[in-house]
Amino acid sequence: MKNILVVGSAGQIGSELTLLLRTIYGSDRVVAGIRKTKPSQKLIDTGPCEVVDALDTDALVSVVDKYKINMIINMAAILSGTGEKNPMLAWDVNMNGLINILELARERKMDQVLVPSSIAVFGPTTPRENTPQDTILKPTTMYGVTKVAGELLGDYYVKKYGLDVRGLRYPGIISHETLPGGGTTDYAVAIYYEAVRQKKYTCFVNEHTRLPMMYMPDCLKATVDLMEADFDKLRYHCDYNIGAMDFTVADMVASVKKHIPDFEISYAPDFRQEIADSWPNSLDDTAAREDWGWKPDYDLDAMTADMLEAITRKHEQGLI
Ligand code: AKB
Repeated sequence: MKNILVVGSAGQIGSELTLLLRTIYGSDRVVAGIRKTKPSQKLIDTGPCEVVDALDTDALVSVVDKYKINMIINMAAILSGTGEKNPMLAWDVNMNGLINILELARERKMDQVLVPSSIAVFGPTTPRENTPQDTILKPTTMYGVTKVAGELLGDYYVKKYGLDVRGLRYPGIISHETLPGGGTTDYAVAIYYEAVRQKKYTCFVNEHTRLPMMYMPDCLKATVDLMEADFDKLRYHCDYNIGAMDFTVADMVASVKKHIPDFEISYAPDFRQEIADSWPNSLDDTAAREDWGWKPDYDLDAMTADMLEAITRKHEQGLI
């Protein structure tokens, strides 16, 4: 029986993942760990919610004991944009939070820890097209530095202590339930929201910017499939490349215009352009496909149709 604690449950991925895990493993068995971000009413109504800050070891231990937690998913992170504004905070949350979780999991002999990584592990010297699983990891952001270190740390706990630690390199995640916060790929979500709200958007990266992206249903599927994969079949642990689609901002705009023809976009690139330019265009995810059957369902146009429908509904209900 899994008793799961999701740290960072109120965030973009954590909020939807927690709800999904409750439907799979049982509402009482999935604890939403929240910190500063206000959780959605759905999260509060469907199962236990506790204040959890991975930097506060005593509080973490008491939640783990209270719910007999045997698996932790660490979705708490300071992302690339915020991390460049406050590198020390990114280091503290992303590294010290992670090692606290790994140590606790080791001491309590937990069944599994899931620690997401990101395409931010790559840098300007990494091959940009079809970026291999094993390649140069020299990121130029603090977020990327912490994600490389996090992958290595997780792999170390697997090898040294036999702890089952797993992770995937998420591309930009696009969703309509909870907004992302502080990332470089946030423009892709903002384009959909502003297309519905104002029919115009000023983008902080240029129209030629191409990045790997993924729609939330695929992100959730990948996360649960990796959690459930047979440990003995995993050739990697904390660093699986997962691809779904990649497109330029111009491609996205063309896709949106099929539904909202008068949508207008302008460009005012800021410091996040350099971050985006240091990341891959596309990923080779053969290892994930071979080891645990990864296969995405959504392409750009299917995602656009779904996103615009959901955001339009929210807009009509006065929720945004
Ligand atoms: C970011 O843009 O920082 C994140 C990521 C790619 O990990 N969305």
